[in-house]
Amino acid sequence: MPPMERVAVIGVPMDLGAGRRGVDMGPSALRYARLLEELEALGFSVEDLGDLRVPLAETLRKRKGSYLEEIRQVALELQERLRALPEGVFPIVLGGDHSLSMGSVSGVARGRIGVIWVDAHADFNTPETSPSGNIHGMPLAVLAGLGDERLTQAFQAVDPKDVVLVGVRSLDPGEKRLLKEMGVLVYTMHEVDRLGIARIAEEALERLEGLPLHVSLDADVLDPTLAPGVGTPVPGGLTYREAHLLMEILAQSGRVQSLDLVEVNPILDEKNRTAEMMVGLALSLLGKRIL
Ligand code: 5AB
Ligand code: MN
Ligand code: MN
Ligand code: MN
Repeated sequence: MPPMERVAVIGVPMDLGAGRRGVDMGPSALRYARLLEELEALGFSVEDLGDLRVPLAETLRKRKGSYLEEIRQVALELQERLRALPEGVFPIVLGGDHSLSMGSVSGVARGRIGVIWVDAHADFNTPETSPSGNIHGMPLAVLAGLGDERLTQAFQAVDPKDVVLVGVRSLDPGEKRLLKEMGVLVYTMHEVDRLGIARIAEEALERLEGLPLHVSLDADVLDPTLAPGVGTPVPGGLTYREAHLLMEILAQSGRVQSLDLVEVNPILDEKNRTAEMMVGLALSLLGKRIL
């Protein structure tokens, strides 16, 4: 695969899938942290496609515990926008809550695709297993074909064997069972500590051998001391060095073709450091090197 020179950035200011308000401001925070300028400095030609239109939570009446229909519409629109991009353009999707990734993965998949989901959580709940009913805890299950039919029918399924999770440290009992049943490869923080992130990155690349790759990066995978601006913080996350090394090794494979930066919550952040951290990681994933 030739290295991509063009990047398209698209924002999805949506917090309808999350339990707390605020990740709808993530796209602004990531732009403010100089994502586009820094990508240009790396030599990319960057186009900002702006933000998708997302209904405001305040204007909706929460029906039956979730905003499933609104989220479905937004993710479908994202899918369509991504499908319309010419081949060879590297899309970066700015979230927004993680439910948008149903649309991003489905939108970038041109046939089989490997998904590296870097997250404190597995986002593998169904409406039956979810303790919260929040849809941002379900997108990976939907992509694996599990969950509400209105969602599983709208988005292209990914083979669960083509999914690797990294950094997991918070699982609900039902999703734990589903992950095992579906044969998803999960590197929890236990494995990060035992094996080291470099070996995990290499094993993930091997498992997904030959496939183009999508990286879905949830800010809460980082240790909350580094990334306080998230709605669902869990202690014991990736360090600055682990997160960067993971991105660098994935970058070296030359196979990553798209990225989500999700779950940045500027209301809970300190001076935008979570967004800045995510921008730094995006740059590493797109090939920025120390020397
Ligand atoms: B995130 C939880 N498993 O389903 C649930 O931030 C948390 O996209 C989901 O990873 C976290 O509500 C969703 C408890
Ligand atoms: Mn997530
Ligand atoms: Mn998460
Ligand atoms: Mn979250």
